[in-house]
Amino acid sequence: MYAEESSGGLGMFLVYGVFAITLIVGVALFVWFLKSQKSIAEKKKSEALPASGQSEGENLARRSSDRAAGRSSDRVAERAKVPAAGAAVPAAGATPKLATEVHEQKLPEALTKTRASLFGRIQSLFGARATLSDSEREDLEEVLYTADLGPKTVQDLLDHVFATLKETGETGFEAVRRELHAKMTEIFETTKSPQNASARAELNEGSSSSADDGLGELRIFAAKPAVLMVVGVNGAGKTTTIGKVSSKLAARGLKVLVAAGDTFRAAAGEQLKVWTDRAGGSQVGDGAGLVEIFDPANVTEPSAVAYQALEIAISKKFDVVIIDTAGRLHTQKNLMEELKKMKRVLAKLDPSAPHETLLVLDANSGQNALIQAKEFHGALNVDGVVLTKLDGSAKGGVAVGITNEVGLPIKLIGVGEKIGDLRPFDPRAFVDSILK
Ligand SMILES: Nc1nc2c(ncn2[C@@H]2O[C@H](COP(=O)(O)OP(=O)(O)O)[C@@H](O)[C@H]2O)c(=O)[nH]1
Ligand SMILES: [Mg+2]
Repeated sequence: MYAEESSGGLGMFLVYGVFAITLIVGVALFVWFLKSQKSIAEKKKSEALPASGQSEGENLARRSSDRAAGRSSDRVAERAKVPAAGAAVPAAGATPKLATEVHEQKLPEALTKTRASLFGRIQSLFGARATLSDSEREDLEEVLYTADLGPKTVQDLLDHVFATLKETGETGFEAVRRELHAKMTEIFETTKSPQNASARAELNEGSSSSADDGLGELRIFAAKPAVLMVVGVNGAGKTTTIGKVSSKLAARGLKVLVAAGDTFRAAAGEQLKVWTDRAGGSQVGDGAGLVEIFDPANVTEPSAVAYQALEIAISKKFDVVIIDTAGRLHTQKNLMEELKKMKRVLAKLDPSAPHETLLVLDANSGQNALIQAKEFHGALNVDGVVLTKLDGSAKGGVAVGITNEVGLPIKLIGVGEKIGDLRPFDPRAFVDSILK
């Protein structure tokens, strides 16, 4: 009886035990299932919106691992997948940062320091005085000489100002300001490119947009494919500018192939990829980008990259090929020779290519920008200048020198690191911003 009772109790105990274990395992499985569903949903969401809440560094890492897995080596790259328009630009090799700022710099804001170095200093030279003594005239010369305009341009400006003031009998600050303004505007107006409206219309033939995105100044709309070659020293902002231009072209609905011709710089292709992804991603629609990158792993010669890119662009009917180039070789002479060779091989495929050669200059480099303009223009006969980093630079006055001394039009200006921070150059607005 006792034995019967105890075996009955054991039986009940076993039944309850098994029931309890089943319950615990069941609950655990259910919780695990819920968690895994949530993480799948989150993964999908983050793939669709990598720019929000995910750093470009993580994007880069993800793309690198994609590449390591062999998904994107040696290719006319896959369509841009990562929409991140408005994000900050990573420096080559640096950890890219994510822009939180939506607000875009206005020109007067970007030129605050240049304005202080010109207008501000001239103003304080006059102070409360109505007129300048001879020695103070020398001070005015000094202000201009140290504002990175270049010696020839300073002389041209002063000749004009003093000659006019002599004629009108004026001596005050306002007259000096007005005549500097007039002469600078004249310098820009006489070097404006294209020279006239009909030439501009011709260059824009085939352009599907009348929006003033600044690209109207470039000779890249009449030819299909048109070749845009971008040159300049390391760090000037070539790759960044290419990203910005690509994005504007994509916004016009044009198909762009970017050739990673800076084969000497480690990570140049990777940096370009980040940019072209952004540019393509800024093209809304079905998510497929209009910007592709040609970055062959097995081609190390810049000219060969350029040549092959143009071949592909012709056969695949791209609208524009943009060629990124090296900014530094063992010697400056080597670099110029390499770039000249690039032009020659492009002309083998299309005698009219490159249709536009843009020189990218960093406004912060001041007088060096003038020297670079002379060197590059002398060797390559460039069509115009993109003056970058005007935001925060005190040396924006160099724009006047480049135009006056080298005869090159400033076609576009960079006023920040975001993809939208490339503007048409408006001489009047520029002069207003630094002298008012
Ligand atoms: N503030 C500012 N930075 C710029 C501008 N353009 C380029 N940069 C920065 O300049 C650095 C060099 O640019 P990059 O395009 O790599 O120069 P590259 O060597 O000529 O290709 C990067 O850190 C860019 O973010 C600009 O207009 N404004
Ligand atoms: Mg570069």
